[in-house]
Amino acid sequence: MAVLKHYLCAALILIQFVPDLLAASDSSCPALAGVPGTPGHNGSPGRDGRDGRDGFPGLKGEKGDPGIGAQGPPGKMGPAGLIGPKGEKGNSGLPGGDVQHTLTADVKYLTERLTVVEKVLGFQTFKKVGKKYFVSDGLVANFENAQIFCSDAGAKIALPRNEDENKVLVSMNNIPKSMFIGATDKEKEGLFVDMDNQPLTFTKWRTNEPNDYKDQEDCTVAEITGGWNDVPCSAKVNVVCEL
Ligand SMILES: [Ca+2]
Ligand SMILES: [Ca+2]
Repeated sequence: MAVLKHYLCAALILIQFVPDLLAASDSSCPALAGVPGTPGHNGSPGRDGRDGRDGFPGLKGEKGDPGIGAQGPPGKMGPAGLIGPKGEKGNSGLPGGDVQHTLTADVKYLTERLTVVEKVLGFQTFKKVGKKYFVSDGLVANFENAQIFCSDAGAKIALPRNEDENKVLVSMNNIPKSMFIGATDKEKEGLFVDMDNQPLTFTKWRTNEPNDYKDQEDCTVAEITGGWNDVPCSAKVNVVCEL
């Protein structure tokens, strides 16, 4: 190692001091190292290097997130399909408003008629004319009691509204031979009205009646002949009601 160092030293001295060696060849090595020189200036920049070759391709990147696009417009309507087979017959529909109303009215009418018939059956005698029933229990009374009797039975004093009803009514005559009808002129003399204070729509006055005999005749009876006569309300005659 020491030998190598010796040779290296000799080489350095030879490089640095060639001129001196040439002039003083008698110098012997080893000699003392010389004083270091001043640092040299920076050299000029080197030339650009050549372009490198393409490297190996990098690894495949990760899959990106799903994109968010706006919804597109609807597509065109498709062509019409084939006509299907005829359907089965439907069930019967429920009653319409008019039918329902009619049924309700019919039930109401029948209920009312049944109520009337039940009342009729409560009397000893009755006769039917049209939709009206004349009923009687053979009572003989004045007009006030006649009103009370018929009212308690849910009826009114008989009042024929046409010729047929008048005939049927008088056919129920008994002794005495006349019966009250629901017509008076108590409110206004000479103006006979029914029990609802309405003008009479049918009358069958006998000749010269009503005469308001002795200014005391404000009630009316139907006699066996069918003619009407005004009589005192206190008179006691047959009582016939109507339903
Ligand atoms: Ca009178
Ligand atoms: Ca009279």
